[in-house]
Amino acid sequence: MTEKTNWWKNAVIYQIYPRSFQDSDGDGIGDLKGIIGRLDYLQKLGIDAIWLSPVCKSPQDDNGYDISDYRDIDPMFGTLSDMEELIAEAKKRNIRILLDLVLNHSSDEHFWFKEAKKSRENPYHDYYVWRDGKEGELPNDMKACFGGSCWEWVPELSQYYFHQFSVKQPDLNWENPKLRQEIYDMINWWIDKGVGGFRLDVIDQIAKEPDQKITNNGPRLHEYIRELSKNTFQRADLITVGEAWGADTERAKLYSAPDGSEFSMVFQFEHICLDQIPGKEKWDLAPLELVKFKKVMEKWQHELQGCGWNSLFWNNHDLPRIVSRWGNDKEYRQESAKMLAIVLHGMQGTPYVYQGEELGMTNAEAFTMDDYRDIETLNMYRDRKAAGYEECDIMKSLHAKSRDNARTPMHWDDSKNAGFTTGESWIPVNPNYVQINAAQELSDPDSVFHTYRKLIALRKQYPVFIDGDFTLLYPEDADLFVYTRQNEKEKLIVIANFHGNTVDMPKVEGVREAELLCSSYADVDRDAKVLRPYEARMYRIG
Ligand code: TEU
Repeated sequence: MTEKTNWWKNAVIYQIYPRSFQDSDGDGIGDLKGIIGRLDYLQKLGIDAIWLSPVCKSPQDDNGYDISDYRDIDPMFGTLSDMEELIAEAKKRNIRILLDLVLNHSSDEHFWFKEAKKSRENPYHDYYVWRDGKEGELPNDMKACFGGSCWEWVPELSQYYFHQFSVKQPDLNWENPKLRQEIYDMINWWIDKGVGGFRLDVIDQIAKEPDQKITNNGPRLHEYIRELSKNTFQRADLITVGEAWGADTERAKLYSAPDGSEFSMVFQFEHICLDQIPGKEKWDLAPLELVKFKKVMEKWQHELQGCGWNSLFWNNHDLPRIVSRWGNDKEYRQESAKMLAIVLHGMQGTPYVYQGEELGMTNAEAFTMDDYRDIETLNMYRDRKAAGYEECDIMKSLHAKSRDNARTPMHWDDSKNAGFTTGESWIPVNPNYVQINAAQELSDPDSVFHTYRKLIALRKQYPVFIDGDFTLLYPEDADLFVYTRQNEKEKLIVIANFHGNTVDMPKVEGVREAELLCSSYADVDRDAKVLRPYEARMYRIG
C-alpha cells in the first residue's frame, strides 16, 4: 500500500460540469481545452483539486453518466491527449484532477452491452443483470430513478435487463468477478495516467438485489468496495469520494474508515433532503427548518469526529443553486451567498465548491419547458402531466429543483453568452450574467468570489479547521446558526443569521477579544447589538 498523506483533509475541491464550464471551439458545449484555459482562475481561487463530471465517450443520454467507452474521451469534450494535457497543466498549478467513475451502470452503447445482448451464452452477457420472463409480465414493480419500470424487455433473448436509471443505462452485474476485474484494470489505467482521485457515482447502488427489491446498501456492498479499493485506490495517494444517497453515519464511518480500506469520504445527502416532504419525491417541496438542519449537521460533525471524514457541500450538478435555495437570490444575494460559504467552510470535512457557486450564481428561474434539457426534468414533466398535476405546480417544482438550475453555463464576463461560448450555447445562459460574473467579482475585493478565496486560504492556515471539535450553540434558535470549533491551541467561532430578518446578537464567550477572520458584510461593527439579514462572522482565538 502506498503511504497515505491524507492531503485531502485540508484540501478544497472544485467541481466542473464540463459541458457548461468553458467552450473553446464554438460548438456551444464546454470542453477540456476550455478548462485548461481557465486553470489560472482556479489557481487564484486556491483550490487543490478538480472533480470533473464524466468526459468519457458517451451517447449523452444522461449528460455523460452513460459511458460507452471508459478509456476514451467523448469527441465533444476533446481527445485523450487533451486530457493528458489537462492533468499536466493542472499539476503545474498544484491542482489534481479527479475523474467521475460511473460503475453502477454503463451505456447501452458500450461494447459490453452490445455483446451481452447478442445471446445468453455471450461472454459479456453476465456483465449485466437479466431476468427471464414474458413480454408484458415484468419481473417486479421496481421503478427507475428517471421514471418508468426498472426492467426493459429484449425480445431476441426473451429476457429483461435491469436499469436503475434510464433505459440507456443498463446496470452492471457486480456479482461477476470478471466484470469487477475489468473495472479495476480500467481504473488502474487512469491512475497510471496521473489522475489524483475519483468520485464514484451512486456507489451505494452497485450491490443491488433486484429479486429482493434492494437498490442501495445491498448485502455485499462493503465487500465489493473493499475489494475495489484494495485493487486500485490503495496503490496511490488518491482522494476518493463515493456518492451515497443511502448513507447514514454508521455506514459513512465504514466508507471513510481511517485505515483507508474503502474511500477517503462519501457524499451523504441527509441535509439536502430536508426541504422535501418526508417520504415523497424531491419535487414535493417543504420549507427548510433551520433547527432540524442544524441537528443534522451537528450529528454528522460529532459522529465522524476521529473515526471518519465528512465531505461538505451545498451544491452539485444535480442540485439547485444554494443561494436560490436556502439564501436569498435577490436583495441579499451576495450577503446570503457569503453567509452560506462561511457556515459550511468552518465545519470539519473537505469542502466542495460547484462551478459558479463561488460567484453566487442563481437558479434558472425563467426557464420554460423549451429551455430544459435534463432527462430527469423532461421525464418528470411527462409523468406528472399524465398523472394530472397542474402545469403551474409542475413548473414550481422544476424552478425549485430541476437539475438544469445548476447546469446553465458559467458566467465569465458580461460579453455575449457570458464568455462561455462564441457559438450557440447548448442550454440557455442565465440572463443575470450581466450583473453576476467572474470578471466583475475578481475586481471587487468584497465579492462572493473573494470570500470563497479567503475561506479556502484560511482552511490551510489554521489547523483548527481540520481537527477542531464541533460544538453547536443555540440549537433551538430558528434564525441563528452558531458554532465553535476547538482544538488544544485554537478556537473558531462562527455566528450566522440564516434568514432575511434582523436578530439580536447572540452572546458567545471570547468574541470581544477574538480576531475577525471573515464576514458576509464589508463593514463590521464589533459592538453591534444585532445581526443584519444573512450576516455571518467567523472569529478565531488562538
Ligand atoms: O446521481 C445519483 C442520483 O441518484 C440522482 O439521480 C439523484 O437522485 C437525482 O439527481 C436527484 O435529482 C448520479 C449523478 O450525479 C447524476 O447526475 C446521474 O444522473 C445519476 O447518478 C446516474 O448516473
